[in-house]
Amino acid sequence: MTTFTDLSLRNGRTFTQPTGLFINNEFVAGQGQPIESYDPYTGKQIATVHAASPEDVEKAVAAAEKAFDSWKHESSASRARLLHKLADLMERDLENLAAIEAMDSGKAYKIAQAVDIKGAIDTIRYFAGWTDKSFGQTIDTGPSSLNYTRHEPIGVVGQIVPWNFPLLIWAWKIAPAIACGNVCIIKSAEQTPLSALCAAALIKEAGFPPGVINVITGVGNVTGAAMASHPRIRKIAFTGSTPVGRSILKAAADSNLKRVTLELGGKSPNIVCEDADFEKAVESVTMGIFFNHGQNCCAGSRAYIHDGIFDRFVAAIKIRVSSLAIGDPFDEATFQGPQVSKLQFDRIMDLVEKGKAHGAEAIIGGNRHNAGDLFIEPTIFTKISQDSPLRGEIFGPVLCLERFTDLKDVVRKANDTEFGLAAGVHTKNIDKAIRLANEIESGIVWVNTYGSLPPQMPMGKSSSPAERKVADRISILGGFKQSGIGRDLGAQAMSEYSQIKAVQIALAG
Ligand code: TXE
Repeated sequence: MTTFTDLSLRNGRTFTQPTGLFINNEFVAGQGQPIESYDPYTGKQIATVHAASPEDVEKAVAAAEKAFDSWKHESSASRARLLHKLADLMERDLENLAAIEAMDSGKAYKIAQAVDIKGAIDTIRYFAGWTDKSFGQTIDTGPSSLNYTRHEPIGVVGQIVPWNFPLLIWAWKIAPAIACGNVCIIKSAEQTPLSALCAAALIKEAGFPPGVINVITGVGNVTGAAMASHPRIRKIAFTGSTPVGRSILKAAADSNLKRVTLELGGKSPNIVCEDADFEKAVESVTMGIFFNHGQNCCAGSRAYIHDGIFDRFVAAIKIRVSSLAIGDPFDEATFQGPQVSKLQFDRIMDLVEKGKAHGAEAIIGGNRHNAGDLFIEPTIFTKISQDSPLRGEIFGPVLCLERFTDLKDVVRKANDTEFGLAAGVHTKNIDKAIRLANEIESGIVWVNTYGSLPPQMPMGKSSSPAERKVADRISILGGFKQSGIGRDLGAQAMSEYSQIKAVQIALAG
């Protein structure tokens, strides 16, 4: 099996796609069971990709360890320059990367450009700016000593990313790790391995030394599990499901007590008060759940609407949702494409059917969509019973809509979950907004918006207002309760990828 293949992209370009494992700056064959990558819209195979066996993971670790010996002494200016160069090359290849992403995942091509790839580029540039700004402190304990702290890299870092924002989350992981001086082994999801391999070719072109960033593919319970239990990987950063997050934590404990950061699931509440800007709130609730076909860890999948405006809100959101353009990801107008895979489609439809059987009422949608095999109608349910399967994470275009009467009532409802990733609050009353933001148990609360996340705070912005409209919908980050441990992006990410050393020097005299 070769390690490159020529592809005809659906944007009309041709492209040489790497398909090997990227270890030591070379694309090499893997010993794992090869992975077939499919376009969920056409149903056609795009490429066959090498997968890493545990032995290949070992090779990647050895390459990274060797690279770390000199990389840890690389200047911060040099790390910044390389990250900027990588971002430049991604900008040059933006259309190829976006087309690969849209074909591999089913997301709309224009959204892949404006959100995923531009967001990835912005993230890499943002962290390039951090390389020389993460430093220690001096701590005064009196005249007899000089005490200071240093921020040092952790070493070999393993990173496991999902399929919903393949290259964007890839950038969220590698950029802060590299900015801090670590070396990485990053595994993409088996459903969407292609864009990360394209970016790997750019890592070499940018001039990163061999072994500093290794990009591998492979199935979770083989390649991912080998990473989680590897005795010389010093940290794992994971984005994915809660059960797998739990297994990674266990593997870390049972192997070498590696550090673990986890970005897991959510069932995020989006609250619309009676005094909210009505039109904006309708838009925000719609985009909060239906962006990226509901495949979004921060999806606002529970909307709580004040009793006084509930009926009007239902009427308005039905009109807005019926206007969403659903179809071929490469059509200019498309907002929603197919779900990423048959497995995810089946999981979602199973929950939809079970939800109906438990008495939920679909005010719109509730069925598969006739645009193709893996399409689901944007769906809004009301009358969701306490024991309904719809109360768990669905990870599809399905919104649960409920009424509330007062703030106490809505805070109780919003917090009645083991998740705590994100939340939205819509009100013109500043006291109410702050009170709700304080009371809700989640890693982020958006007020009068939903899903915006620039890398500074955690998110990704693009330049023109039209693009920003789309880019501002991105969601992410870390959670309270079982939504995760640690944070991606922002200054916090620099802390997650460095360790602090305290130095004390006794002073004579
Ligand atoms: O996730 P998995 P799946 C949620 C969402 C979705 C559900 C299942 O609810 O419906 O998870 O999706 C790797 N050791 N999210 O099955 O299995 C895997 O190869 C180490 C939320 O795709 O968690 C992939 O790279 N790694 C989420 C990554 O984990 C393992 C995004 C995610 O796969 C592994 C995706 C193992 N034992 C799904 N098993 C979010 N937070 O955004 C799998 N993997």
